[in-house]
Amino acid sequence: MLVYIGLGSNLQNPLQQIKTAINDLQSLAGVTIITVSSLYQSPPMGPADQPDYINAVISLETSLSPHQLLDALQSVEQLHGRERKRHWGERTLDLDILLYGDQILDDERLTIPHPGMHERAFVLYPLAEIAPDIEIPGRGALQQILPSCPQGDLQQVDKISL
Ligand code: ROI
Repeated sequence: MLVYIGLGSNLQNPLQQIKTAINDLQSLAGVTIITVSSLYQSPPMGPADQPDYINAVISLETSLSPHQLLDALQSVEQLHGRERKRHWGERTLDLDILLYGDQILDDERLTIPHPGMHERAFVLYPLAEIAPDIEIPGRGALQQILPSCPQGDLQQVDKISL
């Protein structure tokens, strides 16, 4: 299945967190990274008294089910010393399943497509860079959604290669 993952960090050298997270994901059994967006910097959505975030979106091919993939992503977050300090607060690494093929899923652990993605510039613009023609199941074409989500202070900071 082709899957899109959102990565975010605003603690402990966020650029490095995102780059090493991509390597960690590539090492997971049953996961092959396909495409990596540029890295982007943006002010926090939520409480403003926290550092700016670095975000990226990647696509990967996986044989894992959505819940197996979620377990694997959470193991990588733990590797990066993730601790949840407060709701919508700072984090060393956040890995979100944005899209899992064209599947729609909603249970107590997982909502796919990611419920906030269609209104987050730091998700939509990196996604548009690597998948300009994609559809968000239940929401429509990415190109139709982008104009209603201003880019704001989102800045491209770094290109990385695999
Ligand atoms: N804000 C930005 N800019 N980027 C994020 O990845 C991010 N992640 C979050 C909250 C706290 C909602 N704010 C964010 O989880």
